[in-house]
Amino acid sequence: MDRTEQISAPSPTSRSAVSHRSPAALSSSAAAPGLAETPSIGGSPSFDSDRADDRYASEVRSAGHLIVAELEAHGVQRVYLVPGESYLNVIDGLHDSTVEPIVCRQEGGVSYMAVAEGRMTGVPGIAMVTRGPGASNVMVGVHTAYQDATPMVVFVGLIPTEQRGREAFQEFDLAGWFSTTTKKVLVLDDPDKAAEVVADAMHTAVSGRPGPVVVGLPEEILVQPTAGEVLPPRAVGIPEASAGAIVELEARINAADRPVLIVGGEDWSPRAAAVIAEWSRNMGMAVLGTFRAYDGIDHAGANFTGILGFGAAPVAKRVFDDADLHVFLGCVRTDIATDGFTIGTTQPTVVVGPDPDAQGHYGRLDQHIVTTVRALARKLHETHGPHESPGESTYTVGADGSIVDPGEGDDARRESASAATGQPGAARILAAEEPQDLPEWIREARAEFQDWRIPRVPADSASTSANSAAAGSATANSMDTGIISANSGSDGYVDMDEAFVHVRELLPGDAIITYGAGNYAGWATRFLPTHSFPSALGPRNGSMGFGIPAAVAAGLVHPERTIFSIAGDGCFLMNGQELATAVQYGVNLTVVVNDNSVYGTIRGHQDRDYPGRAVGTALQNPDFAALATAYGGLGLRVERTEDFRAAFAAALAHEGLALVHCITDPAVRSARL
Ligand SMILES: Cc1ncc(C[n+]2csc(CCOP(=O)(O)OP(=O)(O)O)c2C)c(N)n1
Ligand SMILES: [Mg+2]
Repeated sequence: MDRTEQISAPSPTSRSAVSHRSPAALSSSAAAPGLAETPSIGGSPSFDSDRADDRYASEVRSAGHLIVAELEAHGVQRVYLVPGESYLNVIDGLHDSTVEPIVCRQEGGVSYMAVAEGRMTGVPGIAMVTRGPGASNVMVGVHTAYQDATPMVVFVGLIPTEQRGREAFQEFDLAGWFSTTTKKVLVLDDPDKAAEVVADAMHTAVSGRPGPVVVGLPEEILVQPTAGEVLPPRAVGIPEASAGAIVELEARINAADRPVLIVGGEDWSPRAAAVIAEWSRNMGMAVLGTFRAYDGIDHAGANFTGILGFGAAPVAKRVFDDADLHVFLGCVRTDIATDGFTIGTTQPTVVVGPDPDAQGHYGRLDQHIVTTVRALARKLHETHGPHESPGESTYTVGADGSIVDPGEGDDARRESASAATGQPGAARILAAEEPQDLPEWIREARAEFQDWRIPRVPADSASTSANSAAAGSATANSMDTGIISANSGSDGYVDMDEAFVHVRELLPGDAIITYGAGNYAGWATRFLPTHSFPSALGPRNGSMGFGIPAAVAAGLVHPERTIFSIAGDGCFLMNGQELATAVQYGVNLTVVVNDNSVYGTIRGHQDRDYPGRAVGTALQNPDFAALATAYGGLGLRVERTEDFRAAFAAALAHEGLALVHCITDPAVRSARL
């Protein structure tokens, strides 16, 4: 399929905008309003106009060096890599480049860091890996980027072309491996096309539904000289909602008794979030976040009533299921949101998002507005004013293809995030905003949701006094299985519910929270509200091992913010080696390991489906605190709940890597209900 041509398919009732992109149309910002803007968010490429001529001047260099120069022109600030002899010339190009190489310890870590970078900045995260073995290891992040709709470009060194088909050393089938889980697979077979291939990959990764692109680099092509020029980045068409589409959308909302806005994706800025939040309140809508993509909108909003997916609050599921209109913004109706297609599957539905295919959407679709979150916010601002402008892209490409306007970039984001800084205790901000003229059903749902976000602490707890709305309920509901397990008699272990009372109090409100997959992540989702994008990084495809690499990338992209990673004992050891990367690059990072000595989530499934026959799920763990110390960080072991607060405070205060190793009860699957 020609991926530069995408035409939306309006539903019969839709008056949605038509997106038509072609290279010609994209070459001029005047060609069509709103099209000369990439959807990238965050990342503030430093484009120096004085250097522009040099940058685009033609000179003879190797194809490998031209690739690096082209990445510079796209505002790429860093690449994550494990080196290989197959793409040595590209690595050599990094020697004199503004692009910083982040040397990782395994390509799984490379790939997850690139996913996290792409998610935070909107500029595709760049991974560089070698042929067969490196390509195998990088796959986990490619799958994650594909399922999570995250922009990413993976460069893979290949064997010399003349050796193809002979089962040469580390030979593999690039397209065979990656074509079903990427937007595009490209191979650079001509040194003169080095810049073109990079520009194509970067454009494809961010256009429409974002995702991963893989670029194969045959070894001998990279060293060949080329007079190829650095090309300006391709602008990306941003489809605009028509005025009629907004009228239709608001008419649908006004006609509904219980309209619900479900938000997701990455295309958020503080101002867009503020506009959408205000609009949703004015329209009398409840707001829900989607699984691991809930940090677009401020949870302090009076109509924010929960997060869908594994571990969802009962009230969130009820709001979703009882709705008589679903408006999905930046996301679609998935199996995870619907509890496996069992709740909220039949409502009249509007989808608002950049993907004309609405890939992954289940069920009815009554209106489809093909636009981005921020473009919708701008449209609502125009329609309703007078609000503060939701802002332009941070990664704007001018008529000549240059990056011209940092706009609302990291500075604005930081400003917004730092509004919460210095107010320790993310939870305190939660109550900041009072409900205003909202329907009764939303106010009730909001109150129930806020109560659900308070950890239930045993009445006789020695470690906490406040914040325990309900004393030690004896049961806990597994966040993805519905399994019931005892959760009150955890003597001799750290009680994570109580631990999170302290995390809530001590963690700055602007922290970036990362995790991988496992029930342990539910404590963070439930108890840590977020206030400004990006604040939570987790794999929507449930891929273990994401949390530590994501934290490293978060610390590199946002060194001014506190980075907090919660890890299961299983999850941690999938890519925990990237703590070495964190230390090597001076990342400030606080890790809490919930060590229950079991792949607890799967053990929960076994207990339900094969009672009394647990097998293949027990773990004998290393001393994680000692491990952190060995990596050059601070490691603290905590065996009693009452010791957690001091350890966590010390970890937060520590410059660099700090890890709190919590010994927890293997029988506890999740927080108390
Ligand atoms: C890469 C990968 N491998 C396997 C799984 C299946 N899986 C899901 S959760 C889980 C256990 C996680 O264990 P841990 O990190 O200790 O967290 P806990 O469940 O104990 O809270 C496993 C093995 C997965 N989701 N991803
Ligand atoms: Mg575990």
